[in-house]
Amino acid sequence: MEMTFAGRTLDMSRCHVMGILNVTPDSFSDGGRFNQLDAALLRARQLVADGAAFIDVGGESTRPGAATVTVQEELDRVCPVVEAISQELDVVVSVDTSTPEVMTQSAALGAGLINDVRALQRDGALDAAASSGIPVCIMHIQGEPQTMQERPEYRNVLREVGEFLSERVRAAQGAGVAADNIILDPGFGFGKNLEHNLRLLASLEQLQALGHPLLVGMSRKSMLGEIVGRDVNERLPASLAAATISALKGAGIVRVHDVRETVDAVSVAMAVKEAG
Ligand code: 7PM
Repeated sequence: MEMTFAGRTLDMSRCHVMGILNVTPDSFSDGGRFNQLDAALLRARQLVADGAAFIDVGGESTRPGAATVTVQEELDRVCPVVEAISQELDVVVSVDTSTPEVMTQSAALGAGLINDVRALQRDGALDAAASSGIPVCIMHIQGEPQTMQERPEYRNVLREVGEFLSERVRAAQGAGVAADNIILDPGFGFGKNLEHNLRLLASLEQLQALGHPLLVGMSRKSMLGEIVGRDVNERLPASLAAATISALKGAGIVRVHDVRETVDAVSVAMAVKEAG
């Protein structure tokens, strides 16, 4: 149940908190590379002080309708941040990317995890992930980020997500990724309606049966907004409930915006789990 991320070993039978760090221009809009790096580092230090075990650095917005980013632009945004955090902070740097060049360069600069919402389906991604030698998170997605929420449909969402993830695990292992370097993610909100998302969360234990640690990301997502009827910035309590449920159901990592609050919620869930 242990996994090593660029020299840091974690017990994945416990639940760890991953803080989200966006390095898209819309998140630090006032320009300048130095200011962006500076702002990202300040945020990273806060996430670590709040108890994050991982920081997920992302330079490409997967929001439907978001502008596409060139490889060079993504490299320029992500690499300096990955390098600076890896050098300064005691945390696993995760790189949220589908781009092989970003995977390779980030791993060389100290990243400990590749988090690909496209499940290593881009040309060259399987080989880049395998060559990096670091763990990978393979996420389920139906369709493409731009259009995935238009009309998500499944005959049996749990079975189809399980089959997709199993196929991508086989592909990753075929390319040379070690089985014990693979994390799986059902991909909440990625080509799924509320009913699909709830069925997946209710059945998280069955995805554990695939034999890999699970990462889940529901923080502030619209599935929670639909349940509680609140705008994105009013979804902290709903996000904490989702993280708590995930931790109780055995998730190894919860990916969130609000690290400090989530660490407390997950601590309670883990204490209860251990008493049971
Ligand atoms: C627009 C759409 C903006 C989606 C932001 C998002 C996940 C992830 C994201 C996840 C893993 C968000 C998402 N979500 N990586 N990256 N799992 N592994 O709401 O659920 O943060 S981006």
